[in-house]
Amino acid sequence: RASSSESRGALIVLEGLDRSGKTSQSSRLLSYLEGLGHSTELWRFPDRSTSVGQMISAYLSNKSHLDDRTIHLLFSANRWEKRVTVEVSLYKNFDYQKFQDSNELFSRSDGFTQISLMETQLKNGITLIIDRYSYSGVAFSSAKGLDIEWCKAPEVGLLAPDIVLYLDIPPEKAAERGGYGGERYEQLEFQRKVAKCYQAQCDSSWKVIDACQPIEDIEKQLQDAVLDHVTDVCQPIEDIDKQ
Ligand code: FDM
Repeated sequence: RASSSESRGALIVLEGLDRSGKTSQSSRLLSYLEGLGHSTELWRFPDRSTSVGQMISAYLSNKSHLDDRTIHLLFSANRWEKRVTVEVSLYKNFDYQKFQDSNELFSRSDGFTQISLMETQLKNGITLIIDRYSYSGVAFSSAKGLDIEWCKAPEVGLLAPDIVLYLDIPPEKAAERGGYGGERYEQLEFQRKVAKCYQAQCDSSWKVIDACQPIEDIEKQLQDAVLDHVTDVCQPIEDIDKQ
């Protein structure tokens, strides 16, 4: 991919077990970055608004039952459909001129134009905070016993985050927090396995934050962690690659 020396938005991912506080901390981080004047959007996976997302939602609420590999690939497809979209009209602030000559746009044989949606957002200077990403995909599916390399394969080629913020909480503590909502994976025994599968993916590039601290302390640590990553981001956007 052609790299640009122009500054771009940052790709910030929040990960952690169910009830680790990701969702409320993502919103707080959004307000903080907006307050600093950064154009920022909050996305989450699964994105239940798409047709793939609705299949995932039905599965999670036990309304449908799918094979482990099938649901794994649907979660991944749900990320791919935000990585690359084929409907120009879906993209509201699209600056066609700016991207016409770049490889973020592909003309297809069926006449539609394909856009690297996520990449375009970042190159338009929009920072994306993402509540769950590929690491959830790999952690939850490998916790069921699927081979971790098999789980990682469909994630290759999605955009790699600039920073992964992991909200670390013992599964027992998470279970105590106001109870789980009753979705398929919200069970202590399974969450223990998921925690191990997160650990298997965690490397030095992750920022691990103790999610048992008071909410404001976590919020402050997340702010400090992202600050360096959102100002003058010039490094090229990378893909997730095979490790
Ligand atoms: N989940 C989430 C997966 O199993 N794979 C994935 O790729 C993603 C993104 O879906 F239990 C699981 C994690 C969680 C459930 O997530 C729904 P939310 O954050 O509660 O919507």
